[in-house]
Amino acid sequence: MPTIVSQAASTTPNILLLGGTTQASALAEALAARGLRATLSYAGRTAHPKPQPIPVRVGGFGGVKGLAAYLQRERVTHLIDATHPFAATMRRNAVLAAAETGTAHIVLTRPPWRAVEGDRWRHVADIPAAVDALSGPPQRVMLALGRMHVDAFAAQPHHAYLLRFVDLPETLPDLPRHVLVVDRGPFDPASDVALLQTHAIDLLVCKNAGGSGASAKLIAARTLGLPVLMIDRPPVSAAAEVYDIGTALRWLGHAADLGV
Ligand code: 3Y8
Ligand code: NAP
Repeated sequence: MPTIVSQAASTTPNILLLGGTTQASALAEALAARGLRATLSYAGRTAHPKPQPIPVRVGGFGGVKGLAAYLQRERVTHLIDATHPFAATMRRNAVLAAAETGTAHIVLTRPPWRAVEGDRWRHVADIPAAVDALSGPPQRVMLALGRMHVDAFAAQPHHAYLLRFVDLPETLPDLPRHVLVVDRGPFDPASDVALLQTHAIDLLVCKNAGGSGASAKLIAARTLGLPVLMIDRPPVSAAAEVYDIGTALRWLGHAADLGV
């Protein structure tokens, strides 16, 4: 009866990293430093996404089926979803496609921000609730929400809005009184204090993105004693979540050199 020798280590990892966050970029650096085979994926929402040290693919996959087909065709061994906490559809599709194909899957995200001493937050459930919350008298409002949902605020045209987009839009927002700043994060508190002061902002509206790349505006609002309308995260599909690069590398079995 031949003795069964133990199999060689499982196939070398071929990682698909769903990107678009500071965590995804940091993990891409770590994967490149370890010479691991990995591809970072962008949706194609911005004109000039940040260059990455690993190969990049841009564009949707075509729903759950498209992603499952990609995972099988490219023989992906590990799917790491490091998308933004508000990218709820991508999160759901990744959970379903990974289950359908039996691909190892994990979410690399960040905990929600929590109000601390000096914060003046009012929580709302979603964008429509934030629009409703602006029914009061005219104010100077910074919508730090990007481009995709700005049109919803046309229902409250009486405010003076400060908008911040990553790219110059093809058509100007349908808000009679607005100033548009084109800038991409990560941002810094001193610059955001100056921005809020320059535009004499009364109220900051933002999503509970968590992480460090967008927290500058919260520190700035706290410094200036400004109220914040905080949009809570959408409910997302259950999946194993990690909050740091080291844990993600341990999950991949490549944290040895981290000494963690
Ligand atoms: C295309 C990739 C990195 C990642 C950087 C993070 C930090 C800076 C802060 C404010 C809030 C906002 C917005 C924001 C931040 C990081 C991170 C983050 C918020 C890029 C990027 C892509 C996008 C998409 C873009 C959305 C928009 C949202 C602007 C790259 C720069 C408001 C989210 O014009 C559009 O269509 C923009 C769309 C989704 C939300 C919206 O509704 O408009 N992000 N942002 C990704 C892709 O195509 O897959 O261009 O390099 C990534 C980053 N944006 O590697 O350093 O980790 O969160 N992004 C929010 O938090 O509310 C800005 O202004 O204070
Ligand atoms: P979403 O609403 O959850 O996803 C909509 C569709 O966009 C997905 O079904 C998928 O298309 C495609 N998609 C999303 N992320 C993708 C990725 N990383 N690679 C390939 N396709 C992707 O997503 P979203 O909120 O628009 O976010 C899009 C991108 O911007 C993500 O990379 C996210 O990390 C980044 N981002 C979003 C926010 C935000 O506030 N939403 C903030 C910062 C960064 P198919 O169904 O065709 O596969």
